[in-house]
Amino acid sequence: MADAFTRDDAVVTGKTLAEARDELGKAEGIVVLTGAGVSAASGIPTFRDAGGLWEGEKVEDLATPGGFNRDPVRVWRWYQSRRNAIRECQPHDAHRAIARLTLARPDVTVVTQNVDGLHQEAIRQLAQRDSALPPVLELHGSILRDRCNLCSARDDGPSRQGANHTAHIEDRASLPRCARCGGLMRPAVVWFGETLPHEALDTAFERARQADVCIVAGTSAIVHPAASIPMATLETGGVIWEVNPSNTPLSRHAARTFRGDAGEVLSHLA
Ligand code: BJW
Ligand code: ZN
Repeated sequence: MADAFTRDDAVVTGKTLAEARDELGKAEGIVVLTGAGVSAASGIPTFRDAGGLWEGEKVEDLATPGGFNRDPVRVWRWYQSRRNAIRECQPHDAHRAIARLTLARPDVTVVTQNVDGLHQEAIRQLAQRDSALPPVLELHGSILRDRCNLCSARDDGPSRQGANHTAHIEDRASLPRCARCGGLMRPAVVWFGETLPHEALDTAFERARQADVCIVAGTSAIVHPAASIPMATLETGGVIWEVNPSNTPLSRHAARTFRGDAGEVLSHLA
């Protein structure tokens, strides 16, 4: 495995990685904030990279409440195909490295913008149990669950494999309906203009303020409020480390920038 990643113009050598690993060992409080790049190696496309989910699509048609209200069949079909693909995917090196870290240390908090459930799956696989596992703070919900568009009643489904609505969608009549109020069900994700789950968001900011290090991996860091979380670490005297092959708005604030694949870098660090 490669032991060098570019750090801006310089190179992060095995020595630098060893230093970073030592620093991480001494840190009190670590937040790992993840985005779509962390699941890329599992075969799940990112949003904004070339060939990403939004290439050739209008975001407002697919990922806003207005888009859903205008054409719920189109939105459902798009999410259904992503959901079915995600069900076939497995956690990768980055998920496993983060799972190792969070299972080994109670002061590690995993905060994800991803809706694919792969952090939880990696933790479950590594721990080899279902109960009392460290939580993952899901900021943008889950594509594996549904909720009612009107009354917000949830349909969690029995498991990752057997959850909720998977049937083929023909037309409006075949869309899933809420058992409580009859409203249309929708994927339990957070669209633009919608508020994030308060508890997860508040906890993420609180942990970020307490953390010595916030590792930001695989996110373009342009969607807020998620992208503001690492700044809370910075403002309270901690540091940001970035793991991303590309530059982001957070790069200039990062004390360490690992320009590489999240799986490779995090496997070295964890
Ligand atoms: C690799 C890699 C490898 C590749 N290894 N890396 C402040 C300023 C401006 C705007 C706002 C603001 N505050 C709020 C807003 C509005 C808006 C917003 O942020 N807009 C900006 C985009 C302009 N935010 C919201 O509306 C949020 N709600 C909110 O703020 O509520 C309060 C409010 C209500 C009403 C009015 C006003 C305020 C909600 C945001 C919800 C985002 N939802 C989505 C869709 C989820 C459902 C779904 O899956 O379909 O979440 S959008 C999409 O973007 C998804 C992602 O979680 C999110 C972030 O994307 P991510 O993960 O960063 O992916 P990419 O593709 O962008 O980047 C991938 C990265 O990986 C790249 O950098 C690659 O280089 C890297 N990479 N391979 C490591 N192998
Ligand atoms: Zn309902």
